[in-house]
Amino acid sequence: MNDVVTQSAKPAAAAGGQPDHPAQETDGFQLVIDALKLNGIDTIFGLPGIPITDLTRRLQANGLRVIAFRHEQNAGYAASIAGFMTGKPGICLTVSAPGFLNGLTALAHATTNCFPMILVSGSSEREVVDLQQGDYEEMDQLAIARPHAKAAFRVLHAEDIGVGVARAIRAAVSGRPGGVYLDLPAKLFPQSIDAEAGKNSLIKVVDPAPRQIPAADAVQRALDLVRSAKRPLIILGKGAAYARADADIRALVEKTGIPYLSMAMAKGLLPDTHEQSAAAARSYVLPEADVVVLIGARLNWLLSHGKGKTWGGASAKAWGGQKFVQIDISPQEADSNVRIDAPVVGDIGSCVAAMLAAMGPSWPQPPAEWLDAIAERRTKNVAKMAESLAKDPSPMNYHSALNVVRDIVKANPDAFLVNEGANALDFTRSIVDMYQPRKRLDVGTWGVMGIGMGYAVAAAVVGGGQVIAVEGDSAFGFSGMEVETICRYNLPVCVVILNNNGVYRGDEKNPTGGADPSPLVFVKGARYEKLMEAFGGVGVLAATPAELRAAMEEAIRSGRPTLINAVIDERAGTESGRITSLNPSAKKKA
Ligand code: FYN
Ligand code: ADP
Repeated sequence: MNDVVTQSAKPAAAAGGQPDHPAQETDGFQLVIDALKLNGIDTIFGLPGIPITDLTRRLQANGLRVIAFRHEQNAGYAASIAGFMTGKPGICLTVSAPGFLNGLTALAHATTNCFPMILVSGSSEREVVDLQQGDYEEMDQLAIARPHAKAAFRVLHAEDIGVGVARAIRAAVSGRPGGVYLDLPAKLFPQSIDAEAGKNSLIKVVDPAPRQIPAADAVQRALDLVRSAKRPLIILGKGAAYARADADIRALVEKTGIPYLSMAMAKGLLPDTHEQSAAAARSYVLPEADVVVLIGARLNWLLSHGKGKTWGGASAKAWGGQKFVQIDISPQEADSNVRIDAPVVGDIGSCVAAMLAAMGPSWPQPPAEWLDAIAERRTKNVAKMAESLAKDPSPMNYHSALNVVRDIVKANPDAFLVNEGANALDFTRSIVDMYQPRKRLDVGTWGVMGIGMGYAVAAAVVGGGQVIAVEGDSAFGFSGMEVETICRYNLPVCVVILNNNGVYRGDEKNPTGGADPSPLVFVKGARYEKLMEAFGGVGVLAATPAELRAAMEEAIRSGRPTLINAVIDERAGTESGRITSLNPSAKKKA
């Protein structure tokens, strides 16, 4: 790109009087860096290239951590989960056009999951793009980003960088968090302006995510409905985890004595072993509850849209006749699927605090009949699970392998657990208990395959702790090259691949008998652990629970990048795990 200083960007002094001294100048590169630092951004996830290579160098030279990936999608996933973990927008920096598009999936993922993230991409010049004159990597990125972002901005002049960054930060974290796109054309970076003017153009965002206080009458309406319930249920969603109101949420659950379900990324807000957890009675409590309190959870597909059949299979009853309380920062979320009888609009921290204050010193506990019925089903399911976990088949199956992971996570509750796959996801969710909030980082609302290694890097870099990434062998394939990134930064990541030789299973055959394998299988006995060894990490092939346990314990002791290839029976697993019913063929049979 040519370094052209546009008229409007000339130093202010040069436009009028003679400067008393040669005007100190700054440029677009430096203003982007200063604007990010001024707002507490200290880590960038990205991948260098035209026109942002020099920006990556200068970001690092200015003291920011620049975590360079092998594919922008993984950098974007890292930025998205960094936003969820910290409440500050995760920053993903990409080159133009293809790099931008690679990051766009992650931006859409962030928006869908309400994670605060900013995708910053270099771009081609407006005048060339708008005339479609065929620039290098020409693309109207802003237009393409808009439908997938909570907000999208472009900055053309250096003196506007401060506003652009401030608007992107506020848009990402205020209200319902989400993904924001910030478009920085190549010509912006070399623009120079008077340093003092540049400094004065920067904005330190004040109160970027202001509290949103619920109306007192809305709080009272909700409490009246809960008090009237004979079979109340609380559902905690990832919004409740994101809100960082952990003590008050636990106090609300324990003060009311109401059984609760944690959605996947809300696990650990209260320990999964908590006596009020109804996780092991999920298909019973959902249709049987008469009042359901949603806290940072949407009645989307994961909750059967609050109506019809739940996920417990043919025997499960359908939702019907429940009344709903919904605590959410988004007023439009109410009634999205079914009527919400008592919406409480505000940030969860303020809403829960207001409810606790309005409840007074004591609160009537749910009827024993309800609690006993849940306990009965919980006991039955726990016993059924225990029976499966106690078996020690060879080769291992999901239960015998995850029984080890369950123990390791219990012994290391501070560790982050990244999880993706189909069977690898669903079995890990129900077998591996979580004990602390914001430690389980998984596929989220969209069920995205490919979040694994990006999440693992972010959890290690931003969370600053041990990471255990439990991966399906198919899921790992989407981001596996980032094993090199994990080694390059020497991150304490222990990847456990549950390897059953296929997308869902490894025993599917090509029905024609032809030479091509089934599209659903992989190389049998693939040695994924060699990939980690290739970059200096530790690779282990684990064929038994004892070998898996030893390898995981050593990985955590050493803190070294480790990949454990856990050999799972290729006949284990079902198509799409617990959501096999979403497959059209399954629907046809049903
Ligand atoms: C749960 N369960 C347990 C326990 N925890 N039994 C014993 N002990 C424990 N600790 C029981 C629970 O009561 C259910 O049995 C069953 O295990 C499953 O519970 P789970 O996993 O909590 O919930 P369920 O029914 O699967 O929830 C539906 C769902 C979930 C859609 C929310 O499947 C989900 O989040 N899926 C994500 C799928 C996805 O995104 N995949 C990625 C792409 S897939 P019953 O109560 O008897 O039913 C690529 O192909
Ligand atoms: P889950 O998949 O765990 O059920 P969802 O992503 O479906 O969670 O829902 C999260 C909900 O939480 C969204 O509706 C979002 O508006 C809401 N939310 C996110 N952060 C906050 C917050 N700080 N306060 C209140 N609601 C929030």
